[in-house]
Amino acid sequence: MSSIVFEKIDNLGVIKLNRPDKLNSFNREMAFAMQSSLDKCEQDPEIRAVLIVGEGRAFCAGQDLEEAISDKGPGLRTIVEEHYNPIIVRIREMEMPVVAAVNGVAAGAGANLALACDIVVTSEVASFIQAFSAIGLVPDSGGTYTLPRLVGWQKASALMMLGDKVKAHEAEKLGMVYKVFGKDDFEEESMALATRLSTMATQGLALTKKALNASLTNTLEEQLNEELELQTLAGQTHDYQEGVNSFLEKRRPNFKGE
Ligand code: T3D
Repeated sequence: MSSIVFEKIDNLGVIKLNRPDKLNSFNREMAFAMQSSLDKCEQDPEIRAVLIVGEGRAFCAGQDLEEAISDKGPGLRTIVEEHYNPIIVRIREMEMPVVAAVNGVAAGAGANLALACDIVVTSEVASFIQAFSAIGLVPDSGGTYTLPRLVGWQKASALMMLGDKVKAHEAEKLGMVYKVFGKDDFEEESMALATRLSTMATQGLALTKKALNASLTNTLEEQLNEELELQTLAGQTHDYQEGVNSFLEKRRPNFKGE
């Protein structure tokens, strides 16, 4: 069985992490399969949003620790450099929204993979663990970049050093996730949210993502200029015309992602 199951549903790319007996922890094969699924989404002009989910009771338990310490494994440096860093960069740079639907525990690189996504929704039974400190490692997969920005320096520092579990509702209060869905509604609600994004004005969303990425390092003046440039581009899209026309004609817009 494939460690990543990729499915295209209309304009949505659905990437399922699929090693449930290992709590969907990443080995090398799975990391490359994940990268290739992200490539597929980027290369298919019909795909306008991505949903990442986990099979079974976990979202992802981070690195497969058996592989990490195996003499035959790729080694820690290669794992970070070739597995996680490219995945996180791709997610942040993809010109479409990426949603993490966190169904269960998200630990280590699994937690930080979710936090790198544009929108994170969870089931009420989900949790996040910065599991690195418990095994003497440093948080990776962009966690030291994203978590302090989401929850503030102090909380991030404590969560990363202590490795405490953060349950779904607490994660929502802290600003780590957008919404928590009930266990029974989670699948339907997360799919509905991602599907909705896949029918919106894709280029406008991609440019919004670009602006948010840029805001992490820009001054206000630089950011105002960035918005000026990006808004000019958004204003040239077919979907902008359609958005305004549909508003004036009092009908639902039919965005094509163009
Ligand atoms: O080289 C490098 O390591 C660099 C890269 C680092 C990136 C990282 O992600 S480092 C952090 C790695 N992840 C962890 O340290 C988390 C390890 N897992 C856990 O702490 C716990 O499993 C959980 C808190 C996530 C869940 O606990 P629980 O009690 O619900 O489940 P469990 O019984 O611990 O796990 C169930 C099975 O999954 C079990 O296998 P078994 O006994 O049924 O055959 C367990 O060994 C396996 N499993 C869980 N996590 C991993 C794993 N197997 C391999 N690697 C894992 N990360």
